[in-house]
Amino acid sequence: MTDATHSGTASGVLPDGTAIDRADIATNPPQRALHLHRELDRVWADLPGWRGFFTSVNHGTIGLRFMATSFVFFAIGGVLAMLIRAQLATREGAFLDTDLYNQIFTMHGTIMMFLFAIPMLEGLGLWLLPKILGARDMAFPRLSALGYFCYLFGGSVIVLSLLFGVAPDDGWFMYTPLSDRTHSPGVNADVWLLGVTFVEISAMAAAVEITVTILRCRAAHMPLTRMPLMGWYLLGTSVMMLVGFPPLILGSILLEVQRAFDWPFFDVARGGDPLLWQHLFWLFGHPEVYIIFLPAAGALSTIIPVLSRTTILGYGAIVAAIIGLVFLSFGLWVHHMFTVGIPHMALAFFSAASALVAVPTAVQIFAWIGTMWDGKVQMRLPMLYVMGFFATFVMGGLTGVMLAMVPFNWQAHDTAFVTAHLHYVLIGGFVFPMLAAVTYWMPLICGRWRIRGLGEAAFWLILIGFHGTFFLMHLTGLLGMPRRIDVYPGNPEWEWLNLTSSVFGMIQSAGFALFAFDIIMQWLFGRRSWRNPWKAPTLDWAMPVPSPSYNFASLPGPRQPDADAILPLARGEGLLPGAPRGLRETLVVEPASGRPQHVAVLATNTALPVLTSAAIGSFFGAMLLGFYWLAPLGILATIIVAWRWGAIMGSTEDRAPAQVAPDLHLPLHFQVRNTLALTGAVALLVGDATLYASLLFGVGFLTVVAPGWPAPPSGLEMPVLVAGLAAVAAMAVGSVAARLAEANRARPSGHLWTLVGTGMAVLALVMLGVVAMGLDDPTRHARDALRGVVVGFAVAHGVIAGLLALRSHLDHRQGRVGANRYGAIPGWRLFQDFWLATSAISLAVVLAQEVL
Ligand SMILES: [Cu+2]
Repeated sequence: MTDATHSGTASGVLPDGTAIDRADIATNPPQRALHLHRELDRVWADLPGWRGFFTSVNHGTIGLRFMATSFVFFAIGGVLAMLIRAQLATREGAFLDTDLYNQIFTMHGTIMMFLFAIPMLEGLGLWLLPKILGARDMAFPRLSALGYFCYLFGGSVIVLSLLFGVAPDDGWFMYTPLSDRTHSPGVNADVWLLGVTFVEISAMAAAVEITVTILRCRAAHMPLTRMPLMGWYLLGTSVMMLVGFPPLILGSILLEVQRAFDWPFFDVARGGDPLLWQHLFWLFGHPEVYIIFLPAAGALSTIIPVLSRTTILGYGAIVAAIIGLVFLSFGLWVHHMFTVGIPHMALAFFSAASALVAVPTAVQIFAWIGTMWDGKVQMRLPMLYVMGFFATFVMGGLTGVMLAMVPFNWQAHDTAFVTAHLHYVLIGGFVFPMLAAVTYWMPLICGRWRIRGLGEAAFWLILIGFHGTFFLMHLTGLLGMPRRIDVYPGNPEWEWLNLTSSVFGMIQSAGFALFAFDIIMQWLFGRRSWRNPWKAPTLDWAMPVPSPSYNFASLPGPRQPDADAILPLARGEGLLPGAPRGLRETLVVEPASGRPQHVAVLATNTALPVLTSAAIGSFFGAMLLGFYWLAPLGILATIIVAWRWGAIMGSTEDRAPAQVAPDLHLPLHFQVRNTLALTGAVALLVGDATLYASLLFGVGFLTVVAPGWPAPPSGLEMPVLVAGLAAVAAMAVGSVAARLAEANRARPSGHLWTLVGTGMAVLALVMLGVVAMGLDDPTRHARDALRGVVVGFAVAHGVIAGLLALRSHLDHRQGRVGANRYGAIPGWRLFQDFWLATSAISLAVVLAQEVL
């Protein structure tokens, strides 16, 4: 590594004056590897037995659990698919009645999307990212575990509902008014809305975590511009998740509130509009396609160069394509709504944009083909799946461009053609790359090498079965067969196509079963794998197989950016060797340059995540069973448990900086302002702001488009508006108090400011209560319902801001704050500002509605 690479970073002092940092960090002296391993293992290992199941927070454990659980759900979704194919195999296929059939195809889509695809990519991200970036764990280990349990509990409820015959049956897109109380009186739709929202907590958690880990937990001096491509792909994915999921979460909340309390967001008679649901759903649903495609493409960009014995072609072009895809994908939700009637100009624009996404996708495909052309392709098992990807995905892309043409869309809309296209894109673009990824990383997961032949047989069964099933469905669709029907009495011409599809479907299932068998056999009976069996260059292979709980005995330094450093790292010649303080430590860097900034102490084994998800689950359970009076208790339980999360971290005294290398000492995380937690809070607020923006979109959309407007005259009296103004004023004082509390954190007066902040939060909440009392009956009109939601949003954020102010106050009292220690104050300040900004906007919107 030359000096020019790191010019400008020769030496420097961090803002808090602690560390002198150099790009050319001297190496630590070698130690006995076995000694290091024992020390680290004591600190990082999961607890044994069942206690380990409830208390593990390690990213390796949680990531594998995510992937294993998602495969179980995949199997269940696959069985449902086979029931569908069995039903359609014959003309009068009468073994399922219409109601059960509706439940089954709804559950198939829901499971594959929400319980398989997204958790699978989360699991891969959690398991792989720290390894490939050179860290010991993800930024927020407890959050990973919380996400897992939310996923496990929510997913189980959704699947179990099928056994009780109350599974969702309105399609995986849950279009209103089909899914409202009048048309779906049972609990089925609630299962979907509450279950999926519960599961989505894990998606938001993973999005925050992946973003922060990529930006701040990379190896020392690994600049963003040269991190492994997988990092870029997952960064794009997590940003899309942060911005893509909130509209769906909002839509689910609104629909559930309509179903539970009769607030008419989607009811035309009272100023609502079912199209609002469609917009919110596809605001999520379109990026969703790319959310699951990007990590898959990341796996391809990692595997293809290794198995072609060369380096990837066009790193910069691929990064540009990823960024382009992230932006384009959001302009596109409307293409799912061509046929519901939107203005002609907009139609033309969105049609063009839909066709345009083919460009960044094509850039990547050419980069992959170019890479294989340059190198020497080895047809090993992961590469077979890569070939399966090419054969399948390209065809799905072509039919996608066809569907992007508005006239053709009108023809093929809601036929089996679309079903076929969708499966080509999703199975080609996600399942094949994921199967490649699993077979590729399996030696690192279990330390064993697979048994020859089984995997190849599984691959051919899957490939042949898949194309046999879905190629024909294009034809079935062009012959006019609609989607989602259970019998087709008068159309014998569809019959042989459907029968053939069903037979190939069974072959495909056999292939997946064989794949699972192969993996289990490898885990149990494979012979030991040697280190770095594929001779890959990335850091994930710079560790023993199977990967240890702490990944690296010492963390890669600037001279050790790839898998060649495996022996020096194991001997402790990298950074931060071992666990001399008995804590789970990892290095935190500056986002762009990768300059080391501080050492983060991560959480160790704890049952808090499972308790928290149980508390959250009690809220969802109460809602689902219709015990609405019980639901606030669930929220209270959640707050009580969540309070404990903050109590564990932090310190009441200054500590000596940690020695990272012979002449590099860095502070521990509670002695810096810009912690991982603060970056995480920013990421979370990006998602939160999107949720709020979707809410404003809803207000604007209904005001302009819904037929039942203008709303009846509102009974908002002057005192209500004054209370609203007073609430916002109290929030503003709270924001000032937070600043003063931070500026005076080392002085006694800081104590006073935290108290003022807490008081102001309480005052603002009381004022918001007055506003809530004075609102019009929310069941009267959609406008009044939306106002209720806006106030609810402010109250929820007020509770959090108030708790953070109180936390800051206690931090001060208990001495967790000082000149170099910040406690909860920066987080409080951030949240307080967000609360103030959103509430001020809400007030302005209501005032505007009254005046205009
Ligand atoms: Cu789309």
